[in-house]
Amino acid sequence: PQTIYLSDYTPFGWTVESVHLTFRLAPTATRVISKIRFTPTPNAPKQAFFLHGEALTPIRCTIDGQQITPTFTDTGLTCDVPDTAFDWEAEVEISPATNTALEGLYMSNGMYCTQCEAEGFRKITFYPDRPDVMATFTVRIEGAEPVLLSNGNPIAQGDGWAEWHDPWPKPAYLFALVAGDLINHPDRFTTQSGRDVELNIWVRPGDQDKCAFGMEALKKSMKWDEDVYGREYDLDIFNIVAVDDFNMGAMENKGLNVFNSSCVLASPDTSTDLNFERIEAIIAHEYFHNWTGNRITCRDWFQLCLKEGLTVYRDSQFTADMRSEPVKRISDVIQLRARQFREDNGPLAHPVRPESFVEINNFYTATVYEKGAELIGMLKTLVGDDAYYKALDLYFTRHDGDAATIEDWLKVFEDATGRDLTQFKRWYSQAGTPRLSVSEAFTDGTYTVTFRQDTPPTPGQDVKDPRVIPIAVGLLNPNGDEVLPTTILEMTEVEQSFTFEGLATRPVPSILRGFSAPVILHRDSTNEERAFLLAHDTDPFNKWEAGRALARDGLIRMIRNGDAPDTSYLDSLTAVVRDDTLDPAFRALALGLPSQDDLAQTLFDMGNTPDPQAIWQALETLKQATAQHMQDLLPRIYAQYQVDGEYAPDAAQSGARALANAALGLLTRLDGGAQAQKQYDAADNMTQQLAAFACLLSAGNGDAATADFYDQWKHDRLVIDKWFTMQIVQADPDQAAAITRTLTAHPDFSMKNPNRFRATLGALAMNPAGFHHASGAGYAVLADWLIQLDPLNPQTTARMCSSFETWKRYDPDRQALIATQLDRILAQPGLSRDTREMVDRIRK
Ligand code: DPP
Ligand code: ZN
Repeated sequence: PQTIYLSDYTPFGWTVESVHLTFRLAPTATRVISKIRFTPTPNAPKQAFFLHGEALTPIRCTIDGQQITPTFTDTGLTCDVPDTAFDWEAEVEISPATNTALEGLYMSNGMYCTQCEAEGFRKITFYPDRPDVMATFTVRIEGAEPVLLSNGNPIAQGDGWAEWHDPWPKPAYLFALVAGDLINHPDRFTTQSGRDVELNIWVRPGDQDKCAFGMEALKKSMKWDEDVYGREYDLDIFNIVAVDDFNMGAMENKGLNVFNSSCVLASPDTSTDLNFERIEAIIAHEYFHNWTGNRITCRDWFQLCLKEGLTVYRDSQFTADMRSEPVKRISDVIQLRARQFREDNGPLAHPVRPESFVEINNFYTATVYEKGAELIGMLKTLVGDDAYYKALDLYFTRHDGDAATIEDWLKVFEDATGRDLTQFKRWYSQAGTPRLSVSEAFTDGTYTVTFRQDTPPTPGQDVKDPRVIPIAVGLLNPNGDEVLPTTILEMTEVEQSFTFEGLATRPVPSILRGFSAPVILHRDSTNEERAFLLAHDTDPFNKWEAGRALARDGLIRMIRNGDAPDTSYLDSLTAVVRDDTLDPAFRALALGLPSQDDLAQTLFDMGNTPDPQAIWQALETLKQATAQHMQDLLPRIYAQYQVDGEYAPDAAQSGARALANAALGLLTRLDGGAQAQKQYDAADNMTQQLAAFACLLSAGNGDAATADFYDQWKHDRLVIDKWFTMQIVQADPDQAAAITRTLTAHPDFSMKNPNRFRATLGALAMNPAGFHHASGAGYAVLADWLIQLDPLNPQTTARMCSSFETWKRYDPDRQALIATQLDRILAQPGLSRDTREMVDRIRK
């Protein structure tokens, strides 16, 4: 397979003036007729005329009405073309019903739908399928389905056909078509300049009572983007469609967003509080792409972070505004560490803007998305809020209608602020998570803090240059009063000191407030100081972080030295949980512990070989000790934070439920699940039911609930996904692989539905002690199924290979077991390019 390089970028030699597509839908023989007007682009580099095309059966091709015979290859066609403008016409046949890769035009439960990002349009017809070729599309759909949708505005329709026109030039990856027996949940929105927009969420019959929440989220997003970024919607209609079989979360096609049904359908009975929050965020994310992604798109796929990092940043701002800013920040950092730091510290590490790839689908990663968003946050911190919005205004005016680059993006900030961002750009080009170590001195009222940055080598990048790091710092005096409010230190050197004068006493520093940069902070700190910050820090993130550091330190000592749980940590934690002036959601987060994966990486960084079983055991012991330590408090907290009255998925109610359910998890360790059974029996929403179900499973008391849950929900695919997942995540590590294998034999298991596959095989990796079981059974069951899925759905297979990415941390026996599985995958005949690239990179 061919490697594509950023440095090889060449503009396409032609401009596409307009595209007319006709679809004659039929499950295994859809005809696609394309009429495209090409004009040579003046001064473009000389090149042969090439159109992408894969898995297409060509019927005919003409240029200016004359039949031609192109040269076809696996990836497209070439042919001779006139020197002047010409009309291209082609007819091809495709088979949506047998398209299990879910890329291009495919069928899901009898409905036609498309997924074209990144390179799916070439499976629909011959086209210059690259994001810098932007054109206006007119689409005619002929089919018996009652609902026929495409991008833009509807222009005409009749019995068995509909026509759509999208006035906004767009790349082919934003093309979409949906046809099916669908029901809409309609609404309207009036934009700030008075445009009346028709809104619809389209779903399969039976799902229409799960649309109201998504619709509210859409309207809130539209309003928020006007208020905060001055961005208004630009068509007369905005459609969202829920699709059951979908590789990603959702897709921002112009005017026709297509969603994985798990990311849009919501009801209190079937969705948890976390589901509601995630759905709100994803609806916002896809809507925000209308400006950051669609109106301004990417020149090439190396620039993916241009739209994704910025749009993730925007959706996190939205969630912070709708809910709680500190809770959102803490949750985002937990995710960043769990997914992006893990990636950045392993064989799949790559820059936020990669410089080469084999398969672009493998670069829709936590690094491009989540670290990409952190870079936007750092830029905003460095230039300040006013300059940030000024730069964004300039970005929107200067680049509207463009296929832009990271250079364009940074230039806007340089022009708007007068800053030189040359050094900041290293964040886009250098992979790896910087380690930031801290040393301190205090003499004669002057406090000096010295930072040093080091980034370990990553694949292909041995040496790293220092980056600019915004370090948010506050200082507290020993009474717990803040003597220096949050101040941004701008670090640019490998090693750099900052001084603070006129202090009466040695201060306690609160460093990296709000997690102001995606780095790993190393600071020799005492547990007294951490407990002090947990009690007194005015920065909610660092208050939480102090508790997390205490917990991590205690766990590491339990694992390395066989220490008992740290009672001073338990005292500090109890004080936080007891403090009713603190947000319940914050207290629930404080009760969370570092993940098994986080502890494994920490141990590895300290020069230890992590033992997954010992890590799991230490967490169990600490949870048990916490439950005992808080045994008087837990019943009070559990009772006090029960929510009465009508269910609402808002921040207040979900925070209360999160705290009560965290208490229930600990109570279960004391009562064997008696309270959890009561909650399970009485639950009238999924948050309460699922939390109780998890407790019963973890207590080894889940058989009755497992049967009951299935019986109650067997008609609902999204709830049954939770049923699959929960049994594996909560399994005893000795049983996890066997339970996974048993569940893959369940009649409701399906390889063809990515949600169900992830709910099962993806869940195993969420039980690390089970997945990394010394027997190798976890590795074997995952590899067996990846091998089976690859011929059907390479994209989802390749993504899930990342379960193996941490293998080099482990002992030689486990490494050998994993290597055997990786080699077995690589030896499969006809292995997809997607999976081969991933496993090759991991195996190195
Ligand atoms: N649909 C995916 C997202 O919104 C890819 N663009 O991130
Ligand atoms: Zn996105």
